[in-house]
Amino acid sequence: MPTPFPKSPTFSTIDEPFRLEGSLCDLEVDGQIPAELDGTFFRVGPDQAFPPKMGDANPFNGDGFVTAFRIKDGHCDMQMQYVHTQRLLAERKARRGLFGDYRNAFTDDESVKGLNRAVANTNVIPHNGMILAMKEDQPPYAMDPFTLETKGLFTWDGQMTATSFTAHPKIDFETGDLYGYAYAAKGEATDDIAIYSFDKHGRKTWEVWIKSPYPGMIHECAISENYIVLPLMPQVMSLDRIRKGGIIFQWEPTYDQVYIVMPKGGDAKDVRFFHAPNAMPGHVVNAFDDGGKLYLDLPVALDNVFWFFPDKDGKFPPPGSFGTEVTRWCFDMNDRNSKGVPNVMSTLAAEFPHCDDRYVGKPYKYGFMQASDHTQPYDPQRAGPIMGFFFNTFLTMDMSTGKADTWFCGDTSSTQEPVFAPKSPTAAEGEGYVLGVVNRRAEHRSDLVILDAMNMAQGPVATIKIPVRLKYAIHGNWVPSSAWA
Ligand code: V55
Ligand code: FE
Repeated sequence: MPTPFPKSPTFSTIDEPFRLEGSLCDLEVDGQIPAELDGTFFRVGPDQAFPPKMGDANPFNGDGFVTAFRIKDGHCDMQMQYVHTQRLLAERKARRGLFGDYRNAFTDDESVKGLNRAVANTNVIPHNGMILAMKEDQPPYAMDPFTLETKGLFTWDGQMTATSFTAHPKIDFETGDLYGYAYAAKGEATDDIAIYSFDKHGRKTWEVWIKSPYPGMIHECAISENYIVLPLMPQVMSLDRIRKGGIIFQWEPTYDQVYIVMPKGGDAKDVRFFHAPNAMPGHVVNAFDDGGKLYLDLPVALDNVFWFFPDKDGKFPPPGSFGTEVTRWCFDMNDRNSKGVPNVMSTLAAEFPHCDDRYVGKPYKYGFMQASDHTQPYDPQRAGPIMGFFFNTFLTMDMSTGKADTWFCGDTSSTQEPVFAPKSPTAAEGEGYVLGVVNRRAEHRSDLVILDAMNMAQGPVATIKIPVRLKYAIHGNWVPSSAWA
């Protein structure tokens, strides 16, 4: 008999398991999709295919579920497909959950020992004619960008030998070079880091191995013209803990955040560690070099934001206290003894940033994000309780001043990570649209809104109506059709 999903916060409200694969031709639209938009908005998130073996599950543990919104000539089609991982196929065959806790192979069913544990649920990026569905504890899965057919685990044909690979590689727009890294690169909880680059044809062009100051989570990276930066956060792994049935990560309130800076193409001895007081570095907006100084822009949360990875006493900050400081770090690369200097640009609780992809690693002006604006109303009577992460605002931030142009999604709605689509390949920076999913929580349904990135406050120029609810995705990317040419 099929077991029901638990009624825990992870599996409640608009974020109940969805699990339905399929496609929709020509979605309804309010307003007008800009005629010049020609590309696909890919997004991916966790959608547990079977009730969790352990009773409840970490919200990051679900099976990778990809959505593709294909936009052209003012029309939008939608496709939804699981990443058909080894893990999903095994569980479908058994018709039950076989894999145990988040990043804890010790809790897996005997029958799946040796199968790859990848869920590929965190990010989806274009590379060498494929899309890669990624999660940081395993290598990516490759998918066909047009059919979403799963091609299989992807290790750059064996050139990438680390046991994991980040979900946040960075791509140099001009060259197509992909920079990425693996932490826990020799297995769970190891302090080994491998840093790689691959050219646009998937040939490995650089590999270097270093040791991490402590075996913590490195969720993101940034590239500038000359450097790659890995922000290390005080969420620390322990093999001993998972062996005893505990959680792999633990928040360490006394540990530094560390910005690991490596010259592109560099040697292990070239690495620099910039320590900074305890805090939680978030997602990268962008980085760039200017006269020997390396600038890195990212929101930094002053406390742990992962309530499911609490401290040693099981403590975590109360829900609703989420805040960030959008920070511009300056690292003086000419002075061996220098410390990183933070400059707080904005205290809006902003996260999930993108820059205009054409400016990755270069001096730039705009960041596109969502925020949790605590001054705005929310109506739990009509929209239901808030469980987990909550955002209600899309914004364009002028990164030179921190000034934000915002749009609030309404008091019965919530937002998901937005992406930026330029009007054309030659449009000026920021000239284009912000696209993001809005959950209409009272209606148990979602919309995809399109906003003018240079005039967010005026509200959507188009609202694409989605007749079903879209569970929270984690990350996505806009891929112009010209990228496949
Ligand atoms: C993150 C997300 C993950 C994960 C580790 O947002 C970090 C950060 C969706 O899975 O496994
Ligand atoms: Fe992320």
